[in-house]
Amino acid sequence: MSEQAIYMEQTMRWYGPKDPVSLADILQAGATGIVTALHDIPNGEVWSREAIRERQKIVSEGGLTWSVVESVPVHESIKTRRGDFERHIANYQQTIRNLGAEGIQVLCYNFMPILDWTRTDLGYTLDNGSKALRFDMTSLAAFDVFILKRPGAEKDYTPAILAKAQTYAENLPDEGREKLVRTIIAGLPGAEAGYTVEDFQETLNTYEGIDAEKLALHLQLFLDAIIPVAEESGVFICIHPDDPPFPIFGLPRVVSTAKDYDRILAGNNSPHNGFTYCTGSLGVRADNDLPEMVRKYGDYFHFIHLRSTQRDEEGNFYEANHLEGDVPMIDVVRELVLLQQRRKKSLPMRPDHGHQMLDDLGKTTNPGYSAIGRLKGLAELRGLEKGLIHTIL
Ligand code: CS2
Ligand code: MN
Repeated sequence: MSEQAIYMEQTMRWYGPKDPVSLADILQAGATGIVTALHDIPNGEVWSREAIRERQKIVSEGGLTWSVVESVPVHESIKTRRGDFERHIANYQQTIRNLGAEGIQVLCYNFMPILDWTRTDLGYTLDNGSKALRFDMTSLAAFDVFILKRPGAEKDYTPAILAKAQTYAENLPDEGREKLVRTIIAGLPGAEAGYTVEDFQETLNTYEGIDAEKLALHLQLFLDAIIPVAEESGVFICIHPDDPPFPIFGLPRVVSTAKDYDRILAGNNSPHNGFTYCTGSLGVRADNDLPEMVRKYGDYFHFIHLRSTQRDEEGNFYEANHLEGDVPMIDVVRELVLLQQRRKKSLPMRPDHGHQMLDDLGKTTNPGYSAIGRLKGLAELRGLEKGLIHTIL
């Protein structure tokens, strides 16, 4: 039976020819697919068919397939519906058509205001000496309240966190302060924009009057415009959840929970309006039942990110080993195995982030995207999947 079983398509993210991790490295890790984006094209501009084809050629010459686009960034004007958002939506539609015409069928994006994923520490040393990414409430509050000095920021934190943040900020040497600022707002890999403290506050101001309800409406209006184009072009659009999946800097969040999934589907119920199931992002919330989400929304999954996080009661979390932490990875992969057999479809999966370890500790790597930690994650996940397929099918 397991001979005919359907396995996940193993992919890895690649940041293009400038990525310190090469296609040859990824091939050796055992992946067959590549997840990439044309990061050199300015956010909001059309990806031409030629540029897409050129990247496809590089990937296939490396013995791999460009399986998923992550991400075509959604321009801020679309999220706020200010300025030239109509032109940007038209550009997005054209990029979808061009991707479809070149045979790229899965497009991941997110709808997080201003910042893509956010961490406060990119080198949190684990007991065994490897390094992980971490999100710490005290550091976030120190930045928000005492460095950025965002008006009204204090009310978003508990008195206990505020007190700790004040002590932390007061004792932070200049380099520590700069490092914290850089970590939070300079842009993590994949985020197409970075900010200084001054322009960050200015950009925050563009969200004045935009609460979660309004942002959800803006997402729906965006989807109303792009889903029909995705359908015609044979492209499956899949939204990545918010990371972290709760509001930060007073910004609204609209893709963090099952309720959000229901609302997104109610607005546009089409298989082309789907989800990137990222267990590391969703799993930070204890109220997200991850295996249940596969059972309930699995028909709309087009792309899978497998990663785990370990949270504490203060709201801090770090990226744990792929099979440890709060994400019930064995149950998740079990549901994914069943889903794929039911859908008769192999879904592209990537180990989402990995620890910086072994030789990669001495190298400059994209935070979360070093070679060896992801190789370890992928190896564990493929073993888990194979073992499950062997036992349950
Ligand atoms: C992050 C993000 O969790 C993640 O996958 O690495 O870069 C994420 O991929 C993007 O926000 C998706 O649009
Ligand atoms: Mn992810």
